[in-house]
Amino acid sequence: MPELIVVANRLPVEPVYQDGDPDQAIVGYRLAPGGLVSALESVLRSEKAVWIGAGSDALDIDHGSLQLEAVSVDPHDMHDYYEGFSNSAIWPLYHDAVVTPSYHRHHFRAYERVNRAFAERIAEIAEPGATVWIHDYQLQLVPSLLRTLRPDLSIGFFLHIPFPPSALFAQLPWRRQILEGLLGADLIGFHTHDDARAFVYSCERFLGLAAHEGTIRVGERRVSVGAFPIAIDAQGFSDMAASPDVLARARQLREEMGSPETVLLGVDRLDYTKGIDIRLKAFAELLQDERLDPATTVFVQVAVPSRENISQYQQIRDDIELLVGRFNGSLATFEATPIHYLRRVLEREELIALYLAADVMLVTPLRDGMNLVAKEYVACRNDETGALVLSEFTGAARELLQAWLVNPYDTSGVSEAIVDAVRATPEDRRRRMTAMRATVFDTDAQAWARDFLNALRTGVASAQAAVADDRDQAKIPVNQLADARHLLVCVDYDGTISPIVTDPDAARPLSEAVVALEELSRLPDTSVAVVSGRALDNLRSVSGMPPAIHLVGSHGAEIDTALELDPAQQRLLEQCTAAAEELVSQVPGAHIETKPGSIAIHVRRCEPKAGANLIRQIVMGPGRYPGVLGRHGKEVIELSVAHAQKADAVRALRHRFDASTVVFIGDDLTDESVFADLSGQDVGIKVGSGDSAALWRVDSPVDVALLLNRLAQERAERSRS
Ligand code: ADQ
Repeated sequence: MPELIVVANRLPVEPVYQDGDPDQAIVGYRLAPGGLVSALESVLRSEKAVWIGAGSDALDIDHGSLQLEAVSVDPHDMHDYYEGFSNSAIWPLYHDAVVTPSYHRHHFRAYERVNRAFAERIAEIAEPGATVWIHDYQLQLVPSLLRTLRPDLSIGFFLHIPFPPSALFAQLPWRRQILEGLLGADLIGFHTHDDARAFVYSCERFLGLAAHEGTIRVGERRVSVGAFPIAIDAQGFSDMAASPDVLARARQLREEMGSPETVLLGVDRLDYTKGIDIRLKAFAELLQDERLDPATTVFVQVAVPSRENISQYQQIRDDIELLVGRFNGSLATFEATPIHYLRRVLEREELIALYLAADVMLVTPLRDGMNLVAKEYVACRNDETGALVLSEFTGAARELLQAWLVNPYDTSGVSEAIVDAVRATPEDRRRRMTAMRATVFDTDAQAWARDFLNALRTGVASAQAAVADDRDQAKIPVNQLADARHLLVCVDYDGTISPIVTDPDAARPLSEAVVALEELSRLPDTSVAVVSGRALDNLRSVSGMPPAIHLVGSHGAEIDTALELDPAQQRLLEQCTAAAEELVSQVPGAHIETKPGSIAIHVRRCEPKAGANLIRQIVMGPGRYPGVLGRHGKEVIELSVAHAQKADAVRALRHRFDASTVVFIGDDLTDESVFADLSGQDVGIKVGSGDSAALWRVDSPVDVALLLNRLAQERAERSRS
């Protein structure tokens, strides 16, 4: 195995003080087990690695299979590179420019010099053919500088923060240099597909490069681009959260707070991107409006001081401390202080005890690459209690779909979500937490590191790294839909506006999607329908859609009213059901769903081989009865005696409303009949991966909700003007 070199701005060390007293002199350094070090643990067990970061020779330490190597940087350059270009230009720009980035030539020159020093140091020590994994926004020029010096190396780059949309990235005076710098890598990883796509677009737009299916052609080379969402050591957090000492400390913390009924918690670096001020304002508003009781509710905000030499960081610290003082000043009593503000680093045990003490976790960044705090909170809630309010502008919101997702720019929306989360029934909280825990435990930090390194070393981006093609979300012609004379909006249900869950009766639509559909239905010349394979009755009860939204069940056989079969169809359906019941009874996990004009045989809970075999037997058996139509879905086959297709229903609705334009969004095979039937100004949007006749694509139900929202807003604006 070729040697591994990890490169990051910082070395993973912490100072050792004389007599262990932080007020005494530093006598040496020891390895500090941060997230990246633990992610690399299993890799380090099987191979030797070198970690390169800025610092002095004093930091060169050998730690078992990990050797640390410091790159020495001139102190003046260090300031202009780190506080300057990295944190006053790139950091704000990449976080949606939530504060204005400042661009200075001398900062960029220092950034170049420091990146060059890194590249030279790597080139000096790397063995032939070594694998080099470069981390984060401070080192974006290193890949190409290093490639020039050492073309034999395999170079990977991972960006821990978002990549901005090309319209924003356009601001950067050195945008070409940054893109070209990154493209020196063989593999560039991001947290989300959106970030990866944004990068690909900028390469197309500013460098004129051609990209296809996650690779960018750069001369003779191909650079892979992919999404590798970072994970945490969920089991490690969970184990610590189960320890009696931590549990006791969590109880003690609540007592020390005066045993309030509800504890809300925020944990962040003190950064203007984290939206700490937003949640403080939302919380204070709820107390002022008496929707939460200051006598029984406590909000704890822990903030780690960060980048304190930069003026915007001093500013956000002052702003937050002013808000805390002001709100406590007006809301506190001698018995109760509603906001507890702790500006400090906490030991891991103490942090976990706080996670356990908190009923509701508030994670409200304006923008965040991933946000590990959200995942850590979920991993610690072993008893499946607790609630998470999560900004939709975090990478974590792409995975933790069952959180109370909020738009952090909308203070009243955040307040509403906090109240909902505080008042949610224990069953609702448990249902959401169970699903989120399954996601967080599905993978771990070590698998994340292994996946990235495997993709880099094999030259094949792993399955989850497949990225945008041309049919991207950003290019969906929302304008065209907003302008349509009469717009018909049709959405599938499961997997489109409602995330897929194991129990079909537990599938609920995302509230953002429902709100957007309802808004659309209220606009003039706009009709809205949910078109599902479910029986109409069942769709009505699980979706809880307001009456203005039309419901189409049984793949189009039931439009707003229940289907009635003629006697021959009724008999045929009974024969099919009897034959299918016989086959299903022999396969554990399989079950039959009966609908007015069909039966669906579900194999999602079967052992995969047995499930596939059962579907074959159904196709060869009752599926062949004359007059029966078999329809394949995801781990389900449906036998229908009423031969409607979703396309028929959409055609009928188009006719009924005299619609000029149809937008149809769906994720299932059965939606393909509609996509194939669209024409003219119509827009078909496929949710998720896989072949499709749809011209456009989004990743997940959250994207569908965001898109519907955008459409509702743009169409509302048009109808007002
Ligand atoms: P950060 O911006 O630092 O990370 P985040 O992902 O939330 O944000 O990680 C913060 C870490 O610091 C968490 O592990 C948390 O437990 C810890 N922490 C926070 N407050 C603490 C306190 N008071 N005491 C002790 N520990 C504390 C960047 C990107 C993120 C991305 C990560 C990883 O900005 O979007 O998720 O990198 O790629």
